[in-house]
Amino acid sequence: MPPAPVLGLPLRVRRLIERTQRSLLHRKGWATVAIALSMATGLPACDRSTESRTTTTRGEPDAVYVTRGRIEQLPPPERRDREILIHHEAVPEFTNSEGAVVGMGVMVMHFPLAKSVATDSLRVGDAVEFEWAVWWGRDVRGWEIRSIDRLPAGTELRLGKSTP
Ligand SMILES: [Cu+2]
Repeated sequence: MPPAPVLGLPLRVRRLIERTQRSLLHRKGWATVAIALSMATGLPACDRSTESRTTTTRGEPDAVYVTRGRIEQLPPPERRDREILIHHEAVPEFTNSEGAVVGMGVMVMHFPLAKSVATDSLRVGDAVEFEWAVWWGRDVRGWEIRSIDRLPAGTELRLGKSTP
């Protein structure tokens, strides 16, 4: 839901207010879970400014998950460091850097896309199933979607509140 427009103010001030509204919306929803999770696991879920964006050769991942979710935002086609925003179902088998199964709750999360993954046929709102890899090494920490498929229209997703 876009924030309500703030009229009658200089554009720059308006932008600032809208940004703040957006980040408040963001925090009120899923980010609480995300923050708790990242403290518990060390994985900076939903944090865009991390080393997760590098997509160099990283070798075998520490874990691979298959998760379902709904596409919230697609990357602009011209971007090279492409990320997709997905409201994903819980990942009960999610494992932290120590190898403990801590689970990941339902949340909206950014996923960098492997170079080989095409998004041309995907649309915002699509239900998808995707395979994503996680690396915990000191130099290669991060995560990445390796493949993504659209699920049949009408697929019901479990996106209600959950605990990891
Ligand atoms: Cu997540």
